[in-house]
Amino acid sequence: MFSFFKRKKAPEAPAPEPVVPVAPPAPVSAPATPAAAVPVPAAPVIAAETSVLHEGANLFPETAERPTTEAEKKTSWMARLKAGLSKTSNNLSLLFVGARIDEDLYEELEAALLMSDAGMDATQHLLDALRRKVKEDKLLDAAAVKAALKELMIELLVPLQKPLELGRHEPLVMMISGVNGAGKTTTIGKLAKHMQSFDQSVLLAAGDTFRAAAREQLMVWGQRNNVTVISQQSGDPAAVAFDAVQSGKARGTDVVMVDTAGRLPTQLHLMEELKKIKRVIGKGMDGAPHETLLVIDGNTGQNALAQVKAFDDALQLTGLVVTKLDGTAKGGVLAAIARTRPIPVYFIGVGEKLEDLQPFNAEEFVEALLG
Ligand SMILES: Nc1nc2c(ncn2[C@@H]2O[C@H](COP(=O)(O)OP(=O)(O)O)[C@@H](O)[C@H]2O)c(=O)[nH]1
Ligand SMILES: [Mg+2]
Repeated sequence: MFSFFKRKKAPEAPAPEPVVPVAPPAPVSAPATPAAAVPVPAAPVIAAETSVLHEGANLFPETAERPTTEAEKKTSWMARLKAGLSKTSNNLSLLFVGARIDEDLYEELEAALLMSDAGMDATQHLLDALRRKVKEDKLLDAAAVKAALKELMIELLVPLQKPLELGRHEPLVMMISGVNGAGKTTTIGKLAKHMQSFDQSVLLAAGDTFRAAAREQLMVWGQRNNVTVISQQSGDPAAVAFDAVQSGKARGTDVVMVDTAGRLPTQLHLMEELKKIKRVIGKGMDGAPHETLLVIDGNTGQNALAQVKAFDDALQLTGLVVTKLDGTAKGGVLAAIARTRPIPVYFIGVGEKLEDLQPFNAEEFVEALLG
């Protein structure tokens, strides 16, 4: 079956009917504080986030046609993944066409891997391993060398592959972080819809309290999609997150996702704020957040590594989401992540449609890159 999430194994007999939660109607929660009493503070640094960008724009663009069968879904995902990664794969794949196995090929490959933002370390690792394999297996033609590279890349990326397991906690609390515009909010929206299709009830915390527009958009989206959105005008993201966790517990919600405002790792006070949000979520529920995700824009290239390190140091990340791989020639960044900070990549995004966000699968990814 085409598995999007991993479900926690049902207990041995007698298996109770899984509770299929029904999201409450008109689920937008009332603000905890009256608007007039506590004004939304101006955000000196984060104000740079393009609040006008979303004005009237569709936060969560939808696809018109949906594939129906599991097989169709799989095929269409591979096609979209290939198309999405084509900018990266063109540079890598073409150099094998009619090539001779000589120093030139290795040099071109090195340049192509570096261009794809695989980074020095992963590039050297792959090249060394490839040279060894070519020698040991006495590979003579370009197709065989390409196949060997595929195998090595899969080996390198497999440790990043891990399904997000649902149903471990009630609610499963997820905190989502990242720089401005990485795709946090759209990812949350897509995940919410995917989770709903897995019979999960979802509650969102509008933790991007810096931009009133961000909160409004999320609330409107929540109403339209029958997803509860917890929001306050207090401007304190930790308080919103705490409320959301409490509310999730009270309602018996399956998943609570906490959105946060974008920030750069160099904005230390904002990184401290993230830590505080995480701590306060833990006060709302023991052991929460159960997932602490970083969303990275695949276009970022090598700077993505700096983001992974900094957010991981601050928050002890449990997973990554890499978005916008469709617009980039830098898909090699996953190899760099695998070598330097192998945090599971739960999902990758190759476009703006709901179906363009899918679980990361090393074999599929490499097939799309070098197929
Ligand atoms: N092409 C493309 N665009 C994406 C992808 N994921 C998100 N986006 C777009 O990136 C922009 C910023 O996303 P948003 O969720 O607001 O970022 P946030 O600031 O991190 O919350 C939006 O226009 C999204 O539609 C993706 O995988 N591919
Ligand atoms: Mg956002």
